[in-house]
Amino acid sequence: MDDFRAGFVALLGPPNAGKSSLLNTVLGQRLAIVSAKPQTTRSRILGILPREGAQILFLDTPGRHASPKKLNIALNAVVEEVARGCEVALLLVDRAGGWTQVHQELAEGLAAMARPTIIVGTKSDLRRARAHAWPIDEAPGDWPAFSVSAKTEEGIEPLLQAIVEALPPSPPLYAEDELTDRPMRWLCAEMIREALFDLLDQELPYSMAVEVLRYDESKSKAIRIEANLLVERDSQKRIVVGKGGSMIKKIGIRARRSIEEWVGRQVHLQLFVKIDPSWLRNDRRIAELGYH
Ligand SMILES: Nc1nc2c(ncn2[C@@H]2O[C@H](COP(=O)(O)OP(=O)(O)OP(=O)(O)O)[C@@H](O)[C@H]2O)c(=O)[nH]1
Ligand SMILES: [Mg+2]
Repeated sequence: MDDFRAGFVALLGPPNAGKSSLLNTVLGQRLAIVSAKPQTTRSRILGILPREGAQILFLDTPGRHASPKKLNIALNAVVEEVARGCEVALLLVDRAGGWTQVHQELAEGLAAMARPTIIVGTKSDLRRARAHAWPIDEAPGDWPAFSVSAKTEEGIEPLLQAIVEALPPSPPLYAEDELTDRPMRWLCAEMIREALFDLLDQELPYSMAVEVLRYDESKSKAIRIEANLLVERDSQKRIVVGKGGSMIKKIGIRARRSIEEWVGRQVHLQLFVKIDPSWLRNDRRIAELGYH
């Protein structure tokens, strides 16, 4: 046990960099929700990866974003806290998009904290990625850089080896069979939120939250789940419900399938659309909904 290594590894980067996709790929399991829209992740998500002689504790974070909105301020605070608390930072750069102002700010913060940092170029499978120079010119040259694809798994294994080498000696910090510290209730809320991102247009998913009211596995047959979909206004409620309830039905089916795949059991899912005009402006409510 003497040479065992363990520690927290932060996944940092702007929205849509591929942080959650990378987390899911290294874990070999879907833990964090992913969408083509930026700013999908709203929480710190712990994903535990056991390795030979090591335990890597990945922390997925919301994409860092400059916006005066209360939710974004709360999300940037999560990014800051995770960057401060980690042993190793991964700074993700979408290779098709390149280095941005957000990368520069994060890199300066990490350098000031003297945090060991690895630059990770993501989405290497994309043709657009290969059109850009690698390694990235603007990235600090003294940090190691790895190019990966969460889709094809290219480059993942060398990256994991470099992470383990950068971790401090430590006994395992979590039980061997644990995957995350998030409760099942929260994972369900996230899978419902993923269905919202998949099925609703444009801006609507950003002003919505999911609140699981009931998670009951005491019945032998199906797990019963009830959840509120919070919207800000009546006009949004009408869109989420859809004509004759068609949209809410689609959302329910999509989310139920994801949850069933996760738990390996039949699920009975009931969704309600509720108008809560203040959730996006209320710090306590944002925290209560688990976005921290
Ligand atoms: N082709 C390709 N697409 C990828 C890869 N990794 C991520 N994507 C896509 O990029 C988009 C964003 O991925 P996410 O993993 O949600 O990105 P994120 O950094 O977690 O985004 P936020 O949570 O919004 O900050 C999704 O459409 C993914 O399918 C990859 O390796 N290859
Ligand atoms: Mg994400």
